[in-house]
Amino acid sequence: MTPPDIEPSCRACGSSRLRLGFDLGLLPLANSFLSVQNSEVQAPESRYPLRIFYCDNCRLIQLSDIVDRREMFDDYAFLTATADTSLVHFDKYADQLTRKLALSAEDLVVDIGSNDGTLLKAFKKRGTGVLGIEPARNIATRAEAEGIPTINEYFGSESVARIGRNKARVVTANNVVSHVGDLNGFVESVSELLDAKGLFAFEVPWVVDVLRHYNFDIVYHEHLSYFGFKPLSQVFERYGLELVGIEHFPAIHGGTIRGLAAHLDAFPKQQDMLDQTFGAEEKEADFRALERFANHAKEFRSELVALLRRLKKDGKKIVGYGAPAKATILLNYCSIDRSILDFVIDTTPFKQGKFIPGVRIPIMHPDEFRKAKPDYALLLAWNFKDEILEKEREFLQSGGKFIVPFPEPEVVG
Ligand code: DWN
Repeated sequence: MTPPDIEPSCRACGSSRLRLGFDLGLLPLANSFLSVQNSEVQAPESRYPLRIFYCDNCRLIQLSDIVDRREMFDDYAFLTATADTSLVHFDKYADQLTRKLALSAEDLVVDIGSNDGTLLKAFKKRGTGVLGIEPARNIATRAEAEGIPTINEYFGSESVARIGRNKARVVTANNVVSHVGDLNGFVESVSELLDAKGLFAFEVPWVVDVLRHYNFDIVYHEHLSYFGFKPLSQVFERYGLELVGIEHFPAIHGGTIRGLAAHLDAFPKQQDMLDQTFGAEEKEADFRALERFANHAKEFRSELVALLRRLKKDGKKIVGYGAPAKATILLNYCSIDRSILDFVIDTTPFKQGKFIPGVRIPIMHPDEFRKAKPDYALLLAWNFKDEILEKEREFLQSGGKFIVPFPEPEVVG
């Protein structure tokens, strides 16, 4: 944890003008699922302050209480390929960039935070050279075994020294930049790794979507920054890069923007799109928006818990659908435990047989969902709503119902 005597400063611009916007309290690490023996031990798992700050200088919304990254990422539970939606998304991503840059076997694509290699497999299939950089040993090993060369380390200047300056025609980093503590050091290393005519493509949840849809459950200790593209563009400029384009994916992780950055003047800029994005941030991602977000989370908590308690009082059986990292935040912030959810199911092998930290709800194989025949399923993996409702059509047709939490708790079915 950040030593208490160090004055917090903005991760992007270094300013000390940080204002507290939302304090979620002491919460466990979102992906630190408990194994059976831990869950039986009554000693409480580690909890850390979860507080969001607003930088009055560059407007970056960010955490200031930093948990040691080794505790969160050295051994990781999340796998990209556990949702068909993600497989389709990343295949299109690789196709788009391969065509845009006419990539060939001579080109190298480096994916930072490559996880199970889902994106790199899609590039490799199209004939490009690929290299993953993944700090979680358990996941790097898995990607290597599936034919994706992967360096097991946190990306930084040593990675650039190992790979070579300006060697990457494409550098990607998806749902990674938000997780980076030393944001300036990270961008500097990307700039050094990127070829003069190369593209840095990265995806992050867009702060305007997070605030618009009140998705407070994606606020957790891994996510240090909640990006607006204006403050991020200012970091790029410090290291000779510039934003040249953006693409908005409203249905991915509740609202994602893919940014494209390059060395100065290497590519034409989509100035209109950039101006529109900056304008929306100006209007919808200021300190007042953050305060509204915080107040809404408290109202949401009362509304969801009242609905669930009413259903339990009526004798209904309720389970959770999906054990995403965000479920840890939603369930702990709302104090939803096994008195309400009998269990949750998840398709990720690493997670099955474990327990959600804090509330200690067991995570079961999806087969248990059909066996249990619940009346309701709380859709914790709400960002895959379409895929899941389609997959569970039979459950719905037989009278089962989903509770979709965002933007407001809604019963579907
Ligand atoms: O930024 C991050 C995002 C991209 O991924 C990381 N910090 C951690 C992780 O967050 P998450 O765990 O909230 O991601 P997902 O992709 O929303 O997790 C969905 C979970 O739901 C997975 O554990 C798989 C599971 N799932 C399922 O059980 N049945 C998913 C689908 C589609 C299903 O049908």
